[in-house]
Amino acid sequence: MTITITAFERSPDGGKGLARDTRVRWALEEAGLPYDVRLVSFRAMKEPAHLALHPFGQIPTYEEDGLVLFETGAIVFHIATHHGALLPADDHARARAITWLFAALNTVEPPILELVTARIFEGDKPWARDRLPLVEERVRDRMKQLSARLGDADWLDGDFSAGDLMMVSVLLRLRPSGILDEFPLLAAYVARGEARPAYQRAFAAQLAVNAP
Ligand code: GTB
Repeated sequence: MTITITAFERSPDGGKGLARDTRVRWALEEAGLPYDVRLVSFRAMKEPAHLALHPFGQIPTYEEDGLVLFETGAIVFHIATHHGALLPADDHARARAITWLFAALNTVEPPILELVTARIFEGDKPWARDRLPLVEERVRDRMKQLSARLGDADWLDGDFSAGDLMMVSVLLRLRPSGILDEFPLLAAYVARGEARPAYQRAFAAQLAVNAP
């Protein structure tokens, strides 16, 4: 069995690990699965060969024994369910971990992506100064709720799970704004995720490709 994922030929973040191949690399490292990486340029992503793997012309993709997947949520879920990693055995605990995986992608990531868009892609628009504080407040509201739920626990629900892997990955995208550090419990949670040996290996692997 060979697993192949795709990643940016050169990530615009210069190796900060913020592109979404990092979360897939992390899940594979947690599961102890070897994998190959095919690097693709922005142009190649929009060409037919890559569009056959990913209808939206993006990275990452995942190939294994004739199976082709896209969407990091589906990929991490597949790794967790088919390779016996990152999800608890108990039915209820497993369902709750999956709930956190969805919450990371559907409830926490959208306002963070809105903030990234407002700061980076719309920062020069005449209305940006009015809009940015509104977007930041929406992110802070979500962080207050998440921080209240996490409290001083290490992970969101018992042992580290696919839900934590995705939540930490999503929160990392908030760090450049400074807002993550306004929430010490969440900043410590992210640091715990980053300290995991599997994350360290995933980060180093993407850095080896993207370091300036
Ligand atoms: N919902 C999809 C998933 O979760 O898999 C989203 C995939 C996605 O957004 N892929 C991005 C992509 O391929 C790369 S990760 N973009 C190219 C395109 O759409 O043409 C997003 C990303 C890009 C760059 C940084 N960065 O430089 O910091 C961080 C994250």
